[in-house]
Amino acid sequence: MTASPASPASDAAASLLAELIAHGIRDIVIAPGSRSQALALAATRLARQGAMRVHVRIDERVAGFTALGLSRETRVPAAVICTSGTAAANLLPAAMEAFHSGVPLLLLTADRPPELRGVGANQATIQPGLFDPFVRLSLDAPVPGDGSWDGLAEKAVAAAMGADAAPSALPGVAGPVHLNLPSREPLSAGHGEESPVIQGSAPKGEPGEPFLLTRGLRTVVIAGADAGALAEEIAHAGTWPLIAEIVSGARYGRYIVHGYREMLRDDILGGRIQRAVVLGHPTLSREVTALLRRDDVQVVAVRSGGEELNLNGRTVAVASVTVAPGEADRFWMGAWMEASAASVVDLSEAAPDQEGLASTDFAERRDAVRAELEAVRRPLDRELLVDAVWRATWPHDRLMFGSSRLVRVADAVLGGKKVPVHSNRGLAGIDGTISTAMGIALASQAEGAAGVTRVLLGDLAFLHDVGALLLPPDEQEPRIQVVVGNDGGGTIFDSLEVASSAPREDLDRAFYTPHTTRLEQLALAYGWTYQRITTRAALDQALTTPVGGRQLIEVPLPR
Ligand code: TPP
Repeated sequence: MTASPASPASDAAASLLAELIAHGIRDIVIAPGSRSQALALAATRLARQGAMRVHVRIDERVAGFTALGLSRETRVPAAVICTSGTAAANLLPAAMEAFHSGVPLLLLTADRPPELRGVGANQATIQPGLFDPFVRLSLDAPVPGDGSWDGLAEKAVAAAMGADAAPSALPGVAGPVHLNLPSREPLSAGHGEESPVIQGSAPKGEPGEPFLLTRGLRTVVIAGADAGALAEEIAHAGTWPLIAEIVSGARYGRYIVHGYREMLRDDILGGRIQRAVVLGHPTLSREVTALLRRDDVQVVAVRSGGEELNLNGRTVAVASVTVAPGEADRFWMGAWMEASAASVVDLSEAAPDQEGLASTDFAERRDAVRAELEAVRRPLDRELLVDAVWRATWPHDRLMFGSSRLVRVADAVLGGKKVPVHSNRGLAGIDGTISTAMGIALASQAEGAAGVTRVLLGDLAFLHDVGALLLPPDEQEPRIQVVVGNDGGGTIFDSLEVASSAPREDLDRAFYTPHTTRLEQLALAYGWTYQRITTRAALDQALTTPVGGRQLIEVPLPR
């Protein structure tokens, strides 16, 4: 372990857990997540020291009920820890059951700091009071540093055991308690980046009249999840570079910027942006988030559904836009297009180059063919997987991305193509992905879409929603192909800043959460067809063979 500077979040988490132990808490159930890392790491550390027992469960609903079971048996509240967003909502059924049966239970939900609530920040929602009719006590703790968590544990345990009961509760009756625990980065001792404090509110454009996008400002158009085709139209109308997240459904047309992350970090391109026109909810890159936080950039957010976006505190929210006539800034556009062209990655690395193809020399051609064969036999990695899925998907198909690494890799490497893309990026939960795709399949296929609904997700997201595989016998059978990139756990957490300083065994247990589930047996048990695929050639074949019903494709990936 490297020496690490302190983090108020991890200090507060450590003392909260120590206090819980002092008040008799012995069992903690953890569901993995990044925002809750300080709590999870404090718990695993205490468990190693023998001060408490830690149990890890991937699905928060399961984690909640597991804690309920522990409390039921011991009549001492067990605590459950989860990350922010939809993760927290998955604790509701256990909270309700605990309330109605008088079982003590502590719900510890990690949260973003208050300044990131209600402004469209990633994975931030309204967590204080989330379980309110069903808890004996609900507290929204201060951000460590702004205030202290001292004394929270004592109050929480007392309320869970029935003392201090809320007016709605019978005194002396045990029940669930909710502690909402926000923190700012650094989330763990050692590393982290500070998120700026965001203040102020957005001036509103007049609803009804379109906001005029004048000429003369160096502009980019940004399309996040659920942005739709309007983003491409605006880029087209203004001759502006289009940064379209892969989940936007707007990654097509002449104005697409490939490899945009690098360009946004570049002083000459990203550094000189004066205006960003945003559609939908971008969440997939730190670079876009950083751009939307800048106060030297005029951010114009074209509102559709979803939460208002205002990361820099002065974003202009408008209902619609129109582009002023006039000269396009060809120099600005040209600079982006040049950088974009230079960044295009050729994923068929071993494919013969133009010269090789044109050559009449037999040996050279033979080598080229061999190299190509080599490429299709090459073991799959994330880039090849997302590329194969993207190539196999057409406008009559639907493509649903799970949240986690694959969608980010797809966003980073895939080129332009007009296909209908979906994702649950409103809160970026890993729950409900297959269920959502089942709905998309049923709806699109009822409307006559001839294609298939294809889902690309990680193994934990798959296991989180395995219940969605169940289809009662008389239900309409969708054509759905679920492609699981199985790297044996949540490898997205390998990139947490804290990964270089916390003990490997704790990180593996509470974040990566390894498993050896046999997906084949799950698929067969639920009546899905199953294929395990290890080469590009086999993957292309599987993805281009028409799908008749429910199909699971497992692609093993290296960690
Ligand atoms: N719980 C919910 C409901 N949503 C979340 N986003 C999280 C927890 C935190 N979380 C984000 S990514 C992730 C978790 C647990 C791991 C996902 O693992 P997997 O689906 O296997 O994808 P990989 O990281 O391997 O790409």
